[in-house]
Amino acid sequence: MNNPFSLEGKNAWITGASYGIGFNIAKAFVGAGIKTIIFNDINEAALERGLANYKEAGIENVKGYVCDVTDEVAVKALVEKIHAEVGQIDILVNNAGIIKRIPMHEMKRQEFQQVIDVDLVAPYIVSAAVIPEMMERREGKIINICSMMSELGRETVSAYAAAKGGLKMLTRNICSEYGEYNIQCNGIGPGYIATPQTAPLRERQPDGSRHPFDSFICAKTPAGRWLNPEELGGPAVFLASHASDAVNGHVLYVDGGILAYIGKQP
Ligand code: NAP
Ligand code: GCO
Repeated sequence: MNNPFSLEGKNAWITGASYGIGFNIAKAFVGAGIKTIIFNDINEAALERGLANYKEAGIENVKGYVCDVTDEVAVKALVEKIHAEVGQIDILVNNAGIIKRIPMHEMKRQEFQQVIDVDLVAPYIVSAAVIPEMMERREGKIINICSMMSELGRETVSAYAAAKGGLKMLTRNICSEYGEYNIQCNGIGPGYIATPQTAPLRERQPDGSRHPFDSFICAKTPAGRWLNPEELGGPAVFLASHASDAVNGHVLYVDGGILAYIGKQP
């Protein structure tokens, strides 16, 4: 009986996976038997740091490339290079992302556009470059890393919420347009995860007290804590494996229950 959660023999490209959520999804894929992890980062120095992280984790079946996911020409060239050097891309995880926490009325258009470019346009660019080969093979898995902000808004994250809300609908549209090619496109909506991206929200105050946002999020999460990036690995393996062949266009919220909870009474 084959294990439907196995990723044996598969190649996975996880964008921006030098560290953080992408890196931990890569570790989970390795645990599920992945053949090759492919990742990219924005410059040589960042790539070297990423490769060092994989080496420290004892992961050797990894290929890293320099590529800015917003650069369509570079992405298309990288896809060709991956096909030549590694082989087919069975699983694509659109993980690379940025956030800028600025009140909307104070945000510069260029700042808004930069978030949209990385968090929404880039998943389109990368998916459009990868899908033709998946169509030929009539098989593929695409996982878009969405967010609580695919469903909810909050102060200072207008561009990010617009991008992640759009990414939820891009996920549904890729499902709709390519399901007939046996390509499943789903999203993962992480809750509040302790990574460098959220570090500013967890910093101790000058007086040593907890950051107000740290306390706020713990009150909004039923488990009363920030989630760990490792906790996204299992859901990602599920959506990358044949165990989810009948799941398409879905955003799996890995949020510890935030979306279900009104929040702890002060
Ligand atoms: P992170 O720690 O900031 O890591 C983001 C990664 O994306 C970094 O490796 C970064 O590389 C890379 N990246 C950014 N822009 C890029 C570009 N233009 N081209 C290539 N790589 C690029 O973020 P994270 O917390 O792991 O988040 C990963 C994903 O999960 C993001 O899409 C984020 O929006 C989403 N998410 C995070 C949380 C959370 O609570 N942490 C919750 C929900 C969703 P550099 O370091 O070189 O810039
Ligand atoms: C923020 C956080 C969130 C998380 C994540 C929540 O400033 O509110 O950065 O946006 O990154 O997206 O799911």
